[in-house]
Amino acid sequence: MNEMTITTFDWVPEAPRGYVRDIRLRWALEEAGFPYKIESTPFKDRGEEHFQHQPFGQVPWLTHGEISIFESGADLLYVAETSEALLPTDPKGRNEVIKWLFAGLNSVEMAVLPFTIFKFTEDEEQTPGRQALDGFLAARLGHVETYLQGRDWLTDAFSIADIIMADVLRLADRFDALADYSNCRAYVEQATSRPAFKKAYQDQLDHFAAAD
Ligand SMILES: N[C@@H](CCC(=O)N[C@@H](CS)C(=O)NCC(=O)O)C(=O)O
Repeated sequence: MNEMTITTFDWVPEAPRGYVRDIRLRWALEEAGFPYKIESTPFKDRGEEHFQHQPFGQVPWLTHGEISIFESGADLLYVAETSEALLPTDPKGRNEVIKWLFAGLNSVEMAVLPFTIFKFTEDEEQTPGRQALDGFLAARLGHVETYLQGRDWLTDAFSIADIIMADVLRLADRFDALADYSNCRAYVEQATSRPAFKKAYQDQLDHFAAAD
């Protein structure tokens, strides 16, 4: 089959640049050493075709021949199925990674996201709901902090689970939520020092800058 294609927005405002989730796919494909193409879909005018690929009108999605996959976690699993660099083939190792992939998305990203929305909207109001969400995030980060003690990666070797977890944590770090979590900060630092991340990050910045 021909190479995989990542579709992302043609342009986004300054704030999310470097954090749009196509970076997860770029990063995985760079780690795997696979060639890939980038295609753009309009940010401002999301048409019928966009919703056929991504029913929430979001990005990214991955296409490979007739196959079209939305949800960055599902995209990473698809890429990893074809690369031992990102997902072990033995059942135990494979399931360890899948477990942590879901944990990154379902247990940590879902706690980080409300916090970042408050930050992006500069909402500082300490409502009871806000305080509960802050406590929720602190609990989740505390458990990741403990788990990462003495570990380089979530499982025996770097994997797609680390791409998700590091990407989620670096968004928290952007707004200083990791100040009290040194293991999390060191983990993000180590993950984002990888050449594949650096290339993915720069390529995303260049992609959006080219549309300004
Ligand atoms: N759960 C989805 C989330 C995708 C998502 O939030 N995409 C953002 C860009 S990073 C987006 O398209 N935002 C525009 C919008 O929600 O309208 C995934 O992981 O792929």
